[in-house]
Amino acid sequence: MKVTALAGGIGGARFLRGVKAALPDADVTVIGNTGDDIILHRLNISPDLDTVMYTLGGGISAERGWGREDETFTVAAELAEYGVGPAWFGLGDRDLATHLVRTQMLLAGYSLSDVTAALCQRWRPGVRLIPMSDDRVETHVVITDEQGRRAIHFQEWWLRLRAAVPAEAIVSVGASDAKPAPGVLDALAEADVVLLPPSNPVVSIGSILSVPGIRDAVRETPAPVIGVSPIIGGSPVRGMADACLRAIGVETSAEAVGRHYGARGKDDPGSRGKDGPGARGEGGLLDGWLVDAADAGVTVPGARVSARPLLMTDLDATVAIVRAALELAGV
Ligand code: GDP
Ligand code: FO1
Ligand code: CA
Repeated sequence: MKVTALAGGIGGARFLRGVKAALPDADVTVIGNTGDDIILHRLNISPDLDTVMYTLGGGISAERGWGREDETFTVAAELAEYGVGPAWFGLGDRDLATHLVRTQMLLAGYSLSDVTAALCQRWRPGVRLIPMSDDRVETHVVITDEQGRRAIHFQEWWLRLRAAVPAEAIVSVGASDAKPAPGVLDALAEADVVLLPPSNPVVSIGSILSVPGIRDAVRETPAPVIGVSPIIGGSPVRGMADACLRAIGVETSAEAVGRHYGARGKDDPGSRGKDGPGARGEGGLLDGWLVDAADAGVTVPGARVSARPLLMTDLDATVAIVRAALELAGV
């Protein structure tokens, strides 16, 4: 079976661990978010690609969920002694090697897809991990602070400000000129099932969908498209996804996020024009929406909705979530 998933960082990676365990023989392609990517100290850092690669490859810090296990921060401490920041970004010594390899290869002319494949030669994540685009796309956040109204990099808003300063807008800079990376559109067109893990709907899934061509490829794939809610009982479980949803005017609830993605409404064209993106003629993405048992009763017009426990507390719980998603897909 061919499975294609879009993925952000921690939520996406944990879900994918469940996909691999539930379907050990499946051919899994992961389209990774690169909107979080940042250049610091002239190094190309791809947090979400690395989180997926380390998690599935056995190198992730279990405690933090990002960066390497057994990490040290000697270089970061030395930089701080020089007064060189930013202090808000945890640059680990082991992780640094990944950024050095990525940067060297990009400078030598390789694409981010090539680099990701090369890094995965070491980590063997057991999936084909491809960036959403080889072109640079960066999520920026418009805020107003003592320096006035300005846009800052998403990582600065998320890590330095802990998303506590309201986002007036979230912008995918460079997306309109970006192309999907090689293999992205084919992976969506040729899949037996397309999964939207419980990743951040705005800065992870939304960022991937901002690359022209990807949203249409999800809409047009013959495969069933199933989303898993990252919101449980009105809360984002971990992280500050609610601050991102507020910025785009979507309530922090499983129903609002499901309706934000919207139904493809293949079986019921009449359902379009009532609710969700379909109502505005934009076209939705989902055939099925999996919500937590606490959110039973949620509806997304035009899509099948099923309610199951969605906390990824351990691998068994995550496998059960994946199985429920596959059941909803009918595969
Ligand atoms: P990030 O890039 O590291 O922020 O990770 P993702 O974008 O892939 O996923 C982050 C989202 O995962 C958070 O906004 C949470 O809403 C969601 N999440 C985290 N843990 C769980 C869980 O156990 N169950 C569900 N359903 N969602 C979760
Ligand atoms: N998350 C943090 O909360 N603090 C950090 O210092 C931090 C550093 C970092 C370094 C490399 C990496 O791959 C990920 C890192 N993350 C860190 C996680 C990540 O930047 C964000 O949590 C997500 O991108 C948010 O979506
Ligand atoms: Ca992320």
